[in-house]
Amino acid sequence: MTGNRTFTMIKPDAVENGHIGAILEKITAAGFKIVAMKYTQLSKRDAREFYAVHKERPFFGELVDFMTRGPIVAAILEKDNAVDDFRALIGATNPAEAAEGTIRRLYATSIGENAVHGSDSDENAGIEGAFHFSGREVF
Ligand code: FUP
Repeated sequence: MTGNRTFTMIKPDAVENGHIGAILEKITAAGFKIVAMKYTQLSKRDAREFYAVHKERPFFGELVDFMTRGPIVAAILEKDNAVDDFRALIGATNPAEAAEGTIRRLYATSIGENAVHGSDSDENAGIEGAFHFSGREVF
């Protein structure tokens, strides 16, 4: 069974470049309902915890610096088959490999600064959503 919620962040590069509105438009036009959303900034500790799965990777330090250098938009999205449909909407991790019309192809600049996050499983969607949002209204 597939779940109907996923978690996203509009990352610091896309916020800096003025793409919040365009990205939210793509998300809602694709049929996702915004269940919760906030404009916030990650601390180093938040970013290290959020990306703990990558802590042994060579890019971890850069990833933490990037994700904390400015504000982000964090949101929980709802749609049938949310995780897979959202991964399709954002495109490949590397924007050079992302399909035409995807959010990363349109707005990302590099593999490290790739505009948006999308959960990769229902389990992670729940974990990541709970990391950013507490409260009975969300889960
Ligand atoms: P994705 O699920 O598409 O966000 O990609 P990953 O979970 O593999 O990577 C998470 C983040 O780590 C990426 F968004 C950017 C960063 N990353 C790099 O900077 N370099 C890499 O080679 C791979 C990932």
